[in-house]
Amino acid sequence: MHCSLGTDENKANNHAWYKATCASVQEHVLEQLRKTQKSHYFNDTRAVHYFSAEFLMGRLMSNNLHNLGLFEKTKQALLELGVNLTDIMEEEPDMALGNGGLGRLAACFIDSLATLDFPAVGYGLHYEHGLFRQDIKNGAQIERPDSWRDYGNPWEICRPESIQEISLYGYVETKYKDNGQVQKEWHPGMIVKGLPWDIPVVGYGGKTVNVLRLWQSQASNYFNWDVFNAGGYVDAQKENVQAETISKVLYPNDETEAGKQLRLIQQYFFSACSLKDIIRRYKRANGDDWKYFSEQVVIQLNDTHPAIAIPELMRILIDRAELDWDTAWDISSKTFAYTNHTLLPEALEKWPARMLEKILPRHLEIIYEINHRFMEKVEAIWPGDNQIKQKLSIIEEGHEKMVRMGNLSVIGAFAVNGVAEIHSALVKKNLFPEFDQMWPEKLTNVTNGITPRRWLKACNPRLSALISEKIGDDWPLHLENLATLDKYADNAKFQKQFMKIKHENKVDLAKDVLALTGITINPKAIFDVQIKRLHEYKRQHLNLLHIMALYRRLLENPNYEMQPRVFLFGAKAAPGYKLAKDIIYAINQVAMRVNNDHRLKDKIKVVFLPNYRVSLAEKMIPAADISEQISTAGKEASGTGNMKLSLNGALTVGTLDGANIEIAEEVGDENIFIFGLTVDQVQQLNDQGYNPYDYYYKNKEIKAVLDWLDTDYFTPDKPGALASIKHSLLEGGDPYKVLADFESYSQAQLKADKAYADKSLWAKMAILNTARMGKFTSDRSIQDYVQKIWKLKPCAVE
Ligand code: GPV
Repeated sequence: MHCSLGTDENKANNHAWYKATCASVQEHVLEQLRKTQKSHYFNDTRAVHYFSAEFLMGRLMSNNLHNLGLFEKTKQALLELGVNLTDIMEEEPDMALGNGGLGRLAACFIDSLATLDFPAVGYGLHYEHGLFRQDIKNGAQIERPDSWRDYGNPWEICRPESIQEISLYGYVETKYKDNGQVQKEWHPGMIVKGLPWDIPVVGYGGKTVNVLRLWQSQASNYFNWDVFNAGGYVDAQKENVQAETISKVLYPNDETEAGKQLRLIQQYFFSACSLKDIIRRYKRANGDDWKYFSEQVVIQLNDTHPAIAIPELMRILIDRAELDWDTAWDISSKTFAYTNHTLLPEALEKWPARMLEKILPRHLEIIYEINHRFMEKVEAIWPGDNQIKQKLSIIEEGHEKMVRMGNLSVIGAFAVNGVAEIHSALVKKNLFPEFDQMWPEKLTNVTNGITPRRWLKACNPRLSALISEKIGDDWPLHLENLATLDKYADNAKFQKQFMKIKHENKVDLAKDVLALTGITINPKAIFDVQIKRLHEYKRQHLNLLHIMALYRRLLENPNYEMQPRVFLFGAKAAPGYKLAKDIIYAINQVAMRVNNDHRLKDKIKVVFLPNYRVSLAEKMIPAADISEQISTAGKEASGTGNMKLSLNGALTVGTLDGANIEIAEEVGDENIFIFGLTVDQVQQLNDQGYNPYDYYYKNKEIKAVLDWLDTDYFTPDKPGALASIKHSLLEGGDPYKVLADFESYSQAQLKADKAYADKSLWAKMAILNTARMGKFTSDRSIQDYVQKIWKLKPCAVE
């Protein structure tokens, strides 16, 4: 505090203590960072470069302290100074540079890479504003800007010595070399500077410290007046985005593509800066010889967002290094690997060819050439089959010509993976079957995982202590050791200890809920948690309809038997997603009614916690009894919240979708509440023609709750304010089969209710969930990537 803040402890507030503690911790971090970089340099190691438009890091203090092994010491030291570590940790703003699962996965992966001593760099964007802050006003979501760096970020290091410049716009000149060969030269219209900020990524054990390098855009003085004066570019210039706006704000759309220019520029900006950075480092060790590039460098594309890196590397190799096409393609296609995170058609990125032509004219040429050569391959395999060509082409011909980034990624990568067994199977079977036929080895699976350091050790200290007492303290590195807890599942004393911890965590959360919402909840009730982005396919409205059904049952029969239950929600809706916002509004309006209806005698409470984010997840997950994982089968690629909740002893009510299937395999069918249509049954229903009205007329409860939405019961003075939800489920065709799954969901909830009534049975099931989550450590995911795709060797750090 004295040396880095110039503040005296007598006048220091919590924020000053937070900053001072960061400064002290950062000294340890930076020393290990230096040693790590030295070791990687002298060992000349192959490294993975994880390209991701999102890294949802959350807070770093607690994680860094735990990973350095300094948590208890720091807590004690601060206590001696009269300061509470828990309080000052609350001063840290979340680094919310991501939307949801995809961004948080990237954060868990770089934690595991450092923990396992693999040389790795995360590359992304240094957004000035991360995901919007969510306020709830009169039940509705209001978005406010997230200003996470307003008081500085003590963890990040600015690296002006590594600034890169990238080009945009302009035109391509065709020239001829002395030997008659064509040489292309891109005359850009605009140059943008990329300033890197490094966030140290501390591995567990405090040995390896890798970096997350995030690019901030800055204006350069360069403006190409030749291009401007060449004519025809006035319009283009009008639409030029100012350089600084490129890294201003994270797009808040989870899994839907807006098709916005700025988004494409963001993607190119960080991909091109990162590639230049990688090449600079490669050349320092290998000179101008490209022979070893793909031996030293592997680039993982986190979805198609950075896929423009493929033509960018080709451009550098051909136009700059002057390699021939085949040599360049050989290098490039041995460098990139691609992870697919969704099958939803609206989430598969496509860019208008005309937009690419304007912003990246040379890249569009290269994409056409990649496609041309690929089409020759297709012709050789399926001679004369134009339908297959249309389907596999990178270019979608239609009203407007579009560039399909998914096809480009599969063609340009040496490996393609889905994120859970069922998802990868569907990628092969439905999304890319012909690609799978062409390259039977290319498509594979790596099931997602989560870091047990943040998602158990740091967020649930009580349970962590109990586990360590029973099985030793190496489980954060060897999560499979949790299986040893199996033998305590029937032990009455252990059950009591386990459930006492759950209760204490619920008491803590109840305090937070009261402070945040003014709602009092009973820690003895079942805490039923659904936390994830708001999406129709994730079906928060199925949960809501079931809550309304329970409400009706209680009104009709005051003696209706059920365990008291608190339904907790956390979810942000994309600002432009109307129905998602309507569902948030509906949850809040139902909550208002239910929570104030004394006839219910507190049997049901409904809580929507505003501004769901990583740090809030860390408070909710340890307190959850039930984990809602209720997506329509086939729609959730994996899910990762499902793993976090189960690891902390919550029981899943879920469909056979994504990683739920693998969770069920691990915990056993008797320790999970599975319901609903399977992927095949959803398919069948679609084939035979799904009519939601059948369920509306057949099932009285469904009809009653849907009709209830049409009244003003939940929205006094605003009749019909919730009608859009009913409308989407009836006239809208219920695309996510909410009504078809309602009955089965309701049954599963009944089973969960009955199980909770049996304290010992529930405790056993909860313990077995924790005990059997070993598979889902992100360390295992990373080992899978290393063996199947990256082929890395660990590099020890002193
Ligand atoms: I594509 N996912 C996401 O969070 N954002 C996206 O833009 C896309 C996918 C999610 C999937 O929905 C989850 O099922 C999955 O667990 C997660 O990515 C990580 O793979």
